[in-house]
Amino acid sequence: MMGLARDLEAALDLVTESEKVTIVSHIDADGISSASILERALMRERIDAGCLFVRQLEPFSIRQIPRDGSMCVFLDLGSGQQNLLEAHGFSRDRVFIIDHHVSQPCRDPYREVNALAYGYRKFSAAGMTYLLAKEMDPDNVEFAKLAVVGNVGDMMAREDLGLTGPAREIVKDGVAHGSIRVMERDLNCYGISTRPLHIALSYMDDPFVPGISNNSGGVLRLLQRLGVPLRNQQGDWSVWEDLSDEHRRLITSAIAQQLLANGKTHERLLTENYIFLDEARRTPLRNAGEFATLLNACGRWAKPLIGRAVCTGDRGGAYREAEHMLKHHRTVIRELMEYILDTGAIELSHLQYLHVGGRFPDTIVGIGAGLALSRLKREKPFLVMCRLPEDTNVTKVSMRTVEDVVRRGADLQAALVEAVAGCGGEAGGHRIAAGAYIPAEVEEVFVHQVNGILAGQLDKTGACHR
Ligand SMILES: [Mn+2]
Repeated sequence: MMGLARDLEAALDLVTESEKVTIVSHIDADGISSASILERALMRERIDAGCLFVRQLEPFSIRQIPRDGSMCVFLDLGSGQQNLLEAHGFSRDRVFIIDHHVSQPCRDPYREVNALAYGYRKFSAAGMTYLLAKEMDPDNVEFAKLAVVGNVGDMMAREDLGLTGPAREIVKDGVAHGSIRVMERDLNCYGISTRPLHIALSYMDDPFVPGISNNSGGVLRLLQRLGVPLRNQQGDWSVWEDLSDEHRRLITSAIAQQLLANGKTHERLLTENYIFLDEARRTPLRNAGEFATLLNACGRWAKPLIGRAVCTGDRGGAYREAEHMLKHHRTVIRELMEYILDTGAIELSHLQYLHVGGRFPDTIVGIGAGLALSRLKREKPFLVMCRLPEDTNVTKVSMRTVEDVVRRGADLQAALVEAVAGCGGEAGGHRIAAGAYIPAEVEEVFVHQVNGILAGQLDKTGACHR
C-alpha cells in the first residue's frame, strides 16, 4: 500500500511536470475510460494532452505514436511490450506505463504502475488511472464513475459478483460524490436499464436458469403469475431498474425457487449493480455494465474517439453516433450467434469448435462465442476460430466456458498457453475466457491438442467423463 502511494506520487511528478502528454491506450472499455480520465485530469492541470487508441501495441501501431518529445503515457497496455518500446527507441524518461497485464521481463524496465505488482488481481487500468487523477486533484472523484465502467468492462466484478479491493474503494468515492448508487444483492442480469424486462430475464446465463434462460414463454408465464406488468404506465417496456422493490423481490425469489427446484445452486443469482445517478434513465449510460458495452462497441468498430467523447461528456452528436455503433454491434453479434447456431459446432470429447472464416470481424468473435455457448452444450468449452483480415496466415482463436466447468478444473488460459507452446503462437486470457493467435496451417492439430489438455485438466479433479 505504501509502495503504491509512493509510486503514484512519483508518477504524478513525472506527468505533471511534462509540457505535453501523449496518451496511448487500448480500444476497449477499460482503455477508453482510462484515457478519458487522464485526459480530463490533465486538462484541469492545463497540460496539453493528445490521445491515440490502438488495438494492440505492435510494430505497426507503435509507428503511429507521435515522436514530438512529449511524455508518452501508456494505458491498459505497455507492460508486456517493453522490449518493443525499447526496439523503437523510446527513451526511459519519456515513457510511463499504467497497466494491469503481466509485465514482460526486460533488461532495463520502463517506469510503470502495474496493479499486479501490488497484489491487485482485479484492478483495471481505469482504476489505477483514477487513483493517479485523484492524486492530482481531489475534485477528480467525479471520474469514479468512469473508473467503475473500466473495471466492470474488464470483468473485474464478475467472479466475486461485485467489485472488490481498491476498485471497491472507488465505488465508495462515487457513492460519496453522489454519482453512483450501488444496487446490492441485485439480480445477476445484464441490461437492467434498457432491455425490456422479459428479454433481459430470458438472456440470463450466469446462472443458467432452467425454464427462464432462452425461454421467453417461460419468462412471460412467470411475470404474469407474479403480476408484474410487461409495460409501464407510459406504455413503454418495463426495465429491471424501474420496477418497484416489491416486484424485483418477487421475481428474484421466484427465480431462486426455480433454480432450487432444478437442483441448481443459487450462489451466482445475486450481484451488485452500479447505477449512475447523473445519467438519463433507460439509456445505456445509466449503469456500469451497459456503459462498458457502449464503449466496447465504439472501440471494436474502430471509433474509440466517439467513446472517449461520450466519456468526456458529449451527449449530442457523439452520443448519438455511439448509440448507433451499439445497435450495429448488437445486430452483428446476433448474426454471428445465428450463424454459429445454424452451422452447429463440431464436438470432440472435451470441447466443441467452429471456424467462422472471414465472415465476421475478429473483434467480436469472442463475444459471440460467449453468447452462443448458453445455447449450445454448456458443459463443453467452446472454441471459435476466425481469419484475420490483415493476415490470412494467422488464425485467431477465441474460447469460452461457464463457471461450472471452471469450478470442475478447466483453465482455458492455461490450456491455450500450453497448446501454442508447440506451434509458435501467442495466447492469453483467463480461466473462463481466453484467446490465441496461431499459424493457420496448424488449426486442426491445435484444436485436438487443446481438447487433450482440457481432458487432463478435468480428469485431475476427478470429474466424470461424458
Ligand atoms: Mn484493461
